[in-house]
Formats: sequence, structure tokens, C-alpha cells
Amino acid sequence: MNTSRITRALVASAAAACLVGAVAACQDSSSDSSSTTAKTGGGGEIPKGLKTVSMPKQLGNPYEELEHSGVTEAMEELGGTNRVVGPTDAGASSQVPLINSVTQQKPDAFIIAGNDPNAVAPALKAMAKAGVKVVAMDSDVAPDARTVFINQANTQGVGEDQIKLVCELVPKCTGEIAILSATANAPNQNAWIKVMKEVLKQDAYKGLKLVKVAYGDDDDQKSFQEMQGLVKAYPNLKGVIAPTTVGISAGARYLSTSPFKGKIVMTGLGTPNQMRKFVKDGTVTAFQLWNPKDVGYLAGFAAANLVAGNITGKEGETFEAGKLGERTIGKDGEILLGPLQRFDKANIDDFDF
Ligand code: RAM
Repeated sequence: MNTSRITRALVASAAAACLVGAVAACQDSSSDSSSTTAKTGGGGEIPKGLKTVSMPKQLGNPYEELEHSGVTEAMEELGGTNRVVGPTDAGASSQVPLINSVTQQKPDAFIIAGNDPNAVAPALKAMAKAGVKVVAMDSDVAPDARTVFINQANTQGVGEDQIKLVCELVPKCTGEIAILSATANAPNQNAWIKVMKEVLKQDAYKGLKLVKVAYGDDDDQKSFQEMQGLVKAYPNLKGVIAPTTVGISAGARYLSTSPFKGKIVMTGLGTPNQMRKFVKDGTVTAFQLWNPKDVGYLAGFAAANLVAGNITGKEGETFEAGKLGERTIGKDGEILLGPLQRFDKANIDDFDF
């Protein structure tokens, strides 16, 4: 772990602490209710001046940066502010000390993409006890450690769509395939992989054989090496699914200068900007994703509505999510963004993220 960058993240968040802390202190001690009643009123109005902190799996991942910029956009639209604080690696417990430090700052709400469902749970529960609304997005944490979870796409749908796509791309939908994932603990990737394994049992996919799940830890270099390792270890490999933007771009970069370019299918979840050159040079035919910024935007509106008391996280509750319209809370506090988008040569230039 790069401690100096972690320190920098901590210092940055500590700098925010006075601002956020001052507002929180104001709310706690103020006898003038005008600035505070709306925060618990539940009357539909979102109070101005909300402070949120959002935490990506790790800093420096363009996907995560975009996603968290969506939280910031939502908060600004609502007259509040968001601050992004995160670790430099996606390790299971790298977020814990940062979560503890945010708790000290007492923002109104906290939004997290979890690196591990359970490692972060005690720290998140302590934060909620301190009065901060906790929202998970992108990569869920233990359900009792957050109020709602913004799911970018239905878990079953992501698993199914990824297998459907690899089947379409691998000639005759037959041969060995592998998965190049993020970290071994990643809640979102693990949920999708579980679905993929189930879907592969269906008759339609009986020609495909999953030979290995490799982990690139959402680290570009490690993912590149794992891709190289897969190709060497499985000479008959026909396709690789990387359900991570870091994995698919590193995997495609490896293939693009290897003799396997155009011979091994590389697909998965990627951002159009990271994948454009590999689609244009023929390394990648098609991949999928949702709009990451909208994941954060929806999380920002959910957080603000929780603080306002408009929702509590119960199934069936609804709220207005700005440009995304009305949203309904589903089972286990899940709020769904929408279906996957497919990207290929025909449409990749229509997207800029
Ligand atoms: C990576 C992260 C993120 C995931 C995307 C698809 O950027 O692992 O959590 O949702 O890929």
C-alpha cells in the first residue's frame, strides 16, 4: 500500500473535516430551527447545504472517478457539496481507517463502493450510530451496514448478459473461457460471477467451458500480467470476460500487441473512452456497461432524500432523482439504475465517458 498517498487522502479529508464538522456542530447545537427542521421534516424538500462524503473502491480508477463525480453533480444540483475520499488500493480493509476518519467529520451522508462486504461493516455501523446516513453504490456492503444500495444493473441481468455476449462472440459458442476479475473479495464482481456460473449450466451454453477465474485486483499491471498468465496457461482459450473496467482494458492492451489479437475474444464491462482504441484496432468486438456517472448521481439523490426523511430505505418507498426521474426502493433496500448498454464499432463514438 502506498502510505504517502493514503496520508494525502487522510489529510485532504481532515481538511474537509472543519467545514463538514462545523456544519454538523451547527445543526446539533442550533436553537434556531430554521436551518435544521427541513433535515428531518420528511416533507419532500431537500435542505440546502447538505454535506456528503463519497468513497470509491480506490482512487485513480477513471470509472470510479466518473461514478463519484456523479455524486458531486447531484449534491451541487441540490445546493450541497460532496467530497471524494478514498484509498489507493482496492484491498479488503483499505477503506476502514478512512471511514473512521469520516465518522469524526460527521457529514450528513456517506456513499461507499465497498471493497469487501464485511470488512467495512463495523466501521459503517459506527458511522450510522453517529448519525450519518450510509448509502452503498456500485459494490454493495453487508445490507445491515447501509440503508440503501444503488445497484447499477440487476445482478442477474449483468451475469446473463455477459455470458450471452461471450457466446455470441466466440465462434460457434464453443471452447474454453476464463474470467479476469477485480479483487477476490469484490462484492459486485463476485455476485456477477456467481450468476455467470449458474447461467453457464444452461443448455444454450453447454459448448462453453469456464476454466479459470483470475484476479487482477483492479490494478492495471496485475491485470495485464494475469491476462498474459491465462493465455499462456490455457493454449485453447477462446474468450475472456473481464467484469471490471480495469481488467478489460488491461486484458485488451495485452492482446492488442500479442499474436492472439483477434483470435481470443476479450469482452466484459468497460468504459467507451478506455476501450475505444481496442474496438477500433479490432482487439475487441463488443463490451457492456451502464453510465457510471448516473450511478453516483442516483446515490447522491438517495442520500439527500434519506437525510430529508423522505425515504427510510423500506421496499416500495419512492423519491425523485432529478434527471433520472422517480425511483422506487426494491427488496433489501436496492435501488436499480437500469439495464446494460452494449458498445461496439457502430456506436462507441456516440459515448464520451
Ligand atoms: C471497476 C470496479 C467497479 C466496477 C466496474 C465495472 O471499475 O471494479 O466496482 O463496477 O469495474
